[in-house]
Amino acid sequence: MYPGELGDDDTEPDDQGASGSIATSGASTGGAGVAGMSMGGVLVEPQPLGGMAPIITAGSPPVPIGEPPVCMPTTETCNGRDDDCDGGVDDLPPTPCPGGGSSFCVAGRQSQCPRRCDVCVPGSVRICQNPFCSFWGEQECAADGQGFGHCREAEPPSECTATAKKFENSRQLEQCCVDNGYCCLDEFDLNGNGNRREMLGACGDIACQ
Ligand SMILES: [Ca+2]
Ligand SMILES: [Ca+2]
Ligand SMILES: [Ca+2]
Repeated sequence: MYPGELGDDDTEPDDQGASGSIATSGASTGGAGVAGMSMGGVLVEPQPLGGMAPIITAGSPPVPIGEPPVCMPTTETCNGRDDDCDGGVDDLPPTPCPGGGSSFCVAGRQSQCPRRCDVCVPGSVRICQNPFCSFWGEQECAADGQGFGHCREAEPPSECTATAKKFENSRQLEQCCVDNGYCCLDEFDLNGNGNRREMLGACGDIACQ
């Protein structure tokens, strides 16, 4: 019979063939076995691989790592930094001051507003007259703009030297002061308004506007 003949001749071949086929399948089985080995390896490796996956998932943390360098726009303020991320540090417009003028952001600090001018421009000088030797004096407006300091003696300008010498402390000398382009204390009330504390003459840079 086939099995007999084949069995006789091919008993071993059959077995071999069978085993061959089996061997083939066995090879595949072997492959499976290898796969099984790999499976076995996988059983060992998958965990690391499984560990790798989370690590890869955990590899997403670069997102928070990338955040710090990114400029987060906020309102620009005077602090030496580019708060609104437009490339300009403290790029702020001048801030209007209550008493006029403006305040500026300089080196991360806001400058003070100009000093107030209540009576006169701080630091400005007007001419006053005095009973001393020269009969001519200067008064400087105080730093707070609240008024003038003492009338300190000074030499009269050449235009008024003769007048000072001739009329001394007089309305003529005050008139000479006004006529020659100075800002002069109206001690002699040249404008006849009864106010001897006002200023006459070129007082544009001295009187508060
Ligand atoms: Ca800016
Ligand atoms: Ca800033
Ligand atoms: Ca007057």
